[in-house]
Amino acid sequence: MDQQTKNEVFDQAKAWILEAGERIKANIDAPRSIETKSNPNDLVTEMDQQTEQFFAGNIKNAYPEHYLLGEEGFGDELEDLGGTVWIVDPIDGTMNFVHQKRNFAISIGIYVDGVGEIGFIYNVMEGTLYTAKRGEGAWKNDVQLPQLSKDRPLKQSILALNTTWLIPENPFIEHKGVEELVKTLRSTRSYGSAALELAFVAEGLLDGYLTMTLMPWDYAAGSILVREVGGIVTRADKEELDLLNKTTVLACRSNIHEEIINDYVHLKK
Ligand code: 2AM
Ligand code: CA
Ligand code: CA
Ligand code: CA
Repeated sequence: MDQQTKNEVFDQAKAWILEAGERIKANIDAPRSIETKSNPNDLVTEMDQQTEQFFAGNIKNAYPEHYLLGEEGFGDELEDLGGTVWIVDPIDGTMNFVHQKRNFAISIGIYVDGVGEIGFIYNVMEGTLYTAKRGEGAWKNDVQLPQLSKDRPLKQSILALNTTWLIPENPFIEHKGVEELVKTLRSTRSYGSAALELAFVAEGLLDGYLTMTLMPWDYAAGSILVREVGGIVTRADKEELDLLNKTTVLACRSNIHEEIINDYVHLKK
């Protein structure tokens, strides 16, 4: 993608995100039909579906040669990431959307042949738009985000963790290591939106985010943002992320990445 196309696609995607955000905001107090997906706590609403359809229609219209990978199934069935792929989560943090009416985001990562070129995370109710272009830095509204600290030690770090897999019987990670990690850290947080948690890492509000079960649309944009400010984003076993399947993710400041993985993250087989 040449620079001019990249800028045009960026401007178009930004306009669509702001428009989609306005629709969600305008309907935030409307009666909601809530369905469940894989389990009784896995929620989806008509706003999730309508928002993804809004992007699907617009992308097909303006860029018929681009692909869409979206959570709610209005995109393409992809077997690889060749070409230009919009990876869209129309509402990240649906449970927050339903229960709290805040703390959710629209997340869009635009990838060219598997490389993240453009990222957007829109904290809809707060009106905060995080953006990034690969090699050009990351922004919060019109303020550029500074590079992350490479000095602050783990014991002064705040890590976002999902409490569900902190219970000893969780199928993903050995409990003993997590317990030691939590004791070592300054503190933990859980916001319930992977996209926002990654945006907060990029902003330096969190020192890292460790999670066991993310889908590509949860981190497609956030990983671009975090890398643009010098953070590291990998699977929790240090391997490269797999953008087509469910995966573990560790996104954090560069000087604590190895330490967290080597000393504390013991994944169950
Ligand atoms: P969602 O709201 O778009 O479903 C909550 O801790 C975070 O995990 C949210 O970003 C949420 O995204 C995501 N999430 C919820 N259920 C998930 C699932 N079954 N697989 C992957 N990610 C999930
Ligand atoms: Ca969901
Ligand atoms: Ca999500
Ligand atoms: Ca979602």
